Amino acid sequence: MTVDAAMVTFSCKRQLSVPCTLTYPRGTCGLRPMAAQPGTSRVVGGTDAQAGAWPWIVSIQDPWRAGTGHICGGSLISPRWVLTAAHCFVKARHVNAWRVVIGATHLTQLGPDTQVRNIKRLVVHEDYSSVWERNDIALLELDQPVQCGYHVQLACVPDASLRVSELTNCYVSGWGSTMARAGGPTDVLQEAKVPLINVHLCNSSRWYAGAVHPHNLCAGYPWGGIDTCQGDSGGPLVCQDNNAEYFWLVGVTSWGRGCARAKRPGVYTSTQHFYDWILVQMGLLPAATAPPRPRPVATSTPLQRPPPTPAQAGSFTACPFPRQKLVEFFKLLQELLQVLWGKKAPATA
Ligand code: 4AZ
Repeated sequence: MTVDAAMVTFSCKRQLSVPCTLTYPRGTCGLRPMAAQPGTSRVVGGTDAQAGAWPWIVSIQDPWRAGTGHICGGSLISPRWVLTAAHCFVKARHVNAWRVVIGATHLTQLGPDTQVRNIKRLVVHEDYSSVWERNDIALLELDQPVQCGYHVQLACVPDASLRVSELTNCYVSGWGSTMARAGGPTDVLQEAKVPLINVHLCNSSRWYAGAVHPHNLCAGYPWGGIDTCQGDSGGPLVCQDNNAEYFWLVGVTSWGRGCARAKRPGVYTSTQHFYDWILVQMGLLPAATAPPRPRPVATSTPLQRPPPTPAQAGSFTACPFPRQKLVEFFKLLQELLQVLWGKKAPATA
């Protein structure tokens, strides 16, 4: 994605000498400038993703590992921070020498749209349990911020007010194994549509029999066949907003019994549950004085307030949407207004 340097500079000039990331009027998140049609295709059982289709996904790589060194996925939630899974770092050594590859599709052919960073700081959840895969969440602070563009955008992290269970257009993506039984990472990013599965069903006796935590989500198919797998961990489970184009990062790929098996869907760490933890680690919410926030929605009681928008999730966002897309949007808007005001005949197909 071409970096939107022009837009940032423009903003900076108007804001004089104040740094861009602090002054940029709330950026965007969850948008896919390169997606022809969100989710046209429907990992194990997935399909090759188009370049830039999931512009927040990153590949976390250990340079001492064979091949590309791909270990896990992650999601860019601010120009400096990646959200991923804690279990990716259980036996990790020299994490500061690991690479984070952003804006890639083919891991063996990193093109000009790719940005590579090192890890400045790893923050694993203080209550992470590798035995129970509890609190399987971690943050990576990058050594340098990334620049947003067509192939690099931020994911939107929802707060407790988003009703995640009502979202129906959900996708996973990753460079993990495409074979349910064996195999290393794939070269080309895979994507798959995976419906959310009710956690009570997922935890029932013939499914995961209580192993799924309240801070987990399940996604996949009761009969299996399409699922995340080894190497997809840490990557995104995203769902499109019910009333808009943007996607919410609702889950971090965490675990599952095998891959793509019937009644053994993928289990994800719910990002909504860790919203305050994420803000605190990023230094956006004071730890000691963090006010109690509403719990994630667990009942069908209607909320008193309207659903969140990415702008409200904007504590994280400082990524301008590519200028060309905005120009296209405003041109269309102008034409629409002209038609509405009777100054122009509607365009015919
Ligand atoms: C893994 O080992 C892994 N089928 C990730 C996801 C799933 C299973 C295993 C879900 O990284």
